[in-house]
Amino acid sequence: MDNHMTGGTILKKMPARLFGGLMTVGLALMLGTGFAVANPVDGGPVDGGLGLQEAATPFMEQVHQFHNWVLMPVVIGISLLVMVLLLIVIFKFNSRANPTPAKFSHNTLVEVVWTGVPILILLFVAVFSFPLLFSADVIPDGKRYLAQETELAETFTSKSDTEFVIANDFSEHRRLSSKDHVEVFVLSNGERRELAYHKEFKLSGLKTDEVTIALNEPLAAGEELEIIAGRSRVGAKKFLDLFGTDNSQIVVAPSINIKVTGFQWGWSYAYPDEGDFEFNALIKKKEDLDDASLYLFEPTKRIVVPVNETVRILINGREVIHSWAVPAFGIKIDAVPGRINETWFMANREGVYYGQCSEICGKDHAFMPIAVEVVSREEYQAWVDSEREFAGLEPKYTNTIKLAANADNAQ
Ligand SMILES: [Cu+2]
Repeated sequence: MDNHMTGGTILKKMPARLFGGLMTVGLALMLGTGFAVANPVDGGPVDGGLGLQEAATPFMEQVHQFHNWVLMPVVIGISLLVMVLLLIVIFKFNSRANPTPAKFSHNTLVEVVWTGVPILILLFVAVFSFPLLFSADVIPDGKRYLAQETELAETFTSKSDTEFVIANDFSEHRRLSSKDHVEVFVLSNGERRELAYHKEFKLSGLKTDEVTIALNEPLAAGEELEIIAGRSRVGAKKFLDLFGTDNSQIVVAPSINIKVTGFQWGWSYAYPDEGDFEFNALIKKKEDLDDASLYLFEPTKRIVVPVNETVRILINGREVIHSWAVPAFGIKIDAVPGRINETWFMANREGVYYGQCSEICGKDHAFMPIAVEVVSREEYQAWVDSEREFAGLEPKYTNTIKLAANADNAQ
């Protein structure tokens, strides 16, 4: 580059039309990448894909909201402000318009403003980002109750046709204290309908040791009641509690734990609650793939989890730091040798979700893909039993599956 060419001369030589064009392209790119675009293949590559992947967990829905309605407006606002300031400088203070420049320096008001305004912007971002970080870090502790009690749900302290009493025995600072900490649903014919607070049910005893959920009307025949209680509310809420719809939900405590170990070069997974069987997931070779576009995404083995259940991930690294990331779940957590990190996810739709190692860990960093297959509870149990068989263990769920199959036949 010509050493004598200064910034000013470059701008003077750059035709105004080209300059304007570049600005327009920049702005269009900024706006275009800002908003989440639906992906036909969850986590897989798409032609012309822009923006964040479609969310498969309430947590990721909250991330979308944060990105689209907090970060992007801030980024666009700052970019426009800086662009306007630059244009003012370019047109008002060039050598032709302003031949004798002023010689003063320092302006107290301007310096206070350019220190204070960024602080206010960061505080505004923190209002939304801290709860998000908190919910990724703290394992949900919500409890689920069913009127027809099963071993999969918590037990009521007492219950009648319309009154259901639950113990408020959460840890300190996590006790039920607001109507937002209890959700009531009616299940019938495979549909799940949320009951409206006050109109359809009332709460009493919040902040005390026992909380009573009183239905205004008893359940009809064939209806099942589901109550979810806890403070682990996650998902896209009403923006600033003012507008939008509330799609958040109380997430229950994990029903499944998965141990993840990152190693050079792959992932090792174990299911401690299901018999501690363990397997490795390495990269699948190109020639073994039906769909070549999944190269670098598809491992030799996927992990399988049930839909709508909370999964706790316990993760460490074997020799260097790796990072287990699944964008559709909003998860990215470091696998550190000698330390166990934990996080969680609850996928709310079935499908296959891909991810990759996200910590530069060495020469094969790019070749340690992740795939999570989200299936129904029944399919998950069948998968667990097949893995148990492979590990030389007795089946754990087969009987349950047979019972479920019989129940289907009886209907
Ligand atoms: Cu790695």
